[in-house]
Amino acid sequence: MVRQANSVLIGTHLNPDGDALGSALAMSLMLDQLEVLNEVVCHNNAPYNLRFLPHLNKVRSTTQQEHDLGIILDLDAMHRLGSTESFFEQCPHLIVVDHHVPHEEPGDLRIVDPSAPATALILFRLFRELQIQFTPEIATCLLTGIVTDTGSFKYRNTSPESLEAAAFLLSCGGDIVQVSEEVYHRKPLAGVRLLGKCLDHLRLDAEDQIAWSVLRIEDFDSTGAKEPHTEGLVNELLAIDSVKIAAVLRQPYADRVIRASIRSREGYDASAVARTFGGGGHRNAAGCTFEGITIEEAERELVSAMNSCLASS
Ligand SMILES: [Mn+2]
Repeated sequence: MVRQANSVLIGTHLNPDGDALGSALAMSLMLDQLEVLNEVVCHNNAPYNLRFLPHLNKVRSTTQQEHDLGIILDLDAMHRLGSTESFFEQCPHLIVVDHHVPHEEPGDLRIVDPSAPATALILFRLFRELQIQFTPEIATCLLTGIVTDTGSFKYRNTSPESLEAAAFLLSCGGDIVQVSEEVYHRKPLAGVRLLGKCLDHLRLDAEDQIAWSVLRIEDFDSTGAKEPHTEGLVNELLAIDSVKIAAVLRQPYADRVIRASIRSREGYDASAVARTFGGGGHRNAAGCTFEGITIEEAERELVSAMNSCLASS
């Protein structure tokens, strides 16, 4: 299917993370190797900490061309393509490679393994089967997906296979030091100032087992931070000893769209909280969006859902 395509459009979810962009770029570099014309589109620009990814300039927000094959990576529902959804609707064939628990099932060919810790690891398996040459660039892209989705091999989803894949990618010239350094140890000043606001606004409930923080437009304005700077903030709240479920609610712009990132410790289901509001994700890392209500209302509803989740665990 891939080798026969004249032109492939590669896509991933909005607010892309390391696995989304790492996988999309690895796929693009793989198609280059097979001499298959391809383009990569994404709704958003790359977040600050992923700007180091090789060939990131391949990622555009739009395309003028027609493609006979679409490949979408790391997402479980078409609407998560954001503004790029229509380009994929025009593709006569669609391949999905993903590791989320499916809720919609788009695509003619679905390579989906919810037990895989990262979409990048599924690609790694495919590329090996196809005998693709793992260049240092491809290796770094795939490593980025595996490292970020396993939290640097610290989350429960870290499998022997993911470590073996990482070892192999390292031997191919993948730069794990660069990945860790760029993703985790380099922060824009505005992001650190926003972390200050986030900790300032910390709230606790249920005997300190639930933690959350609310970031409003004025917090973004006064720090100069933007939506992508909220990445990872919720982990700082979950790191509190007593906390089982944590969330960061934010409204970066005046458009009434409120987003929540939710994280939970083992034994607690963050995705159940997100699903209450039409969101989703993984068991311990999920997110959802609120529209048409105030941030105070969203906060009340979210905290109540977190309390229910705690009580039912
Ligand atoms: Mn992923």
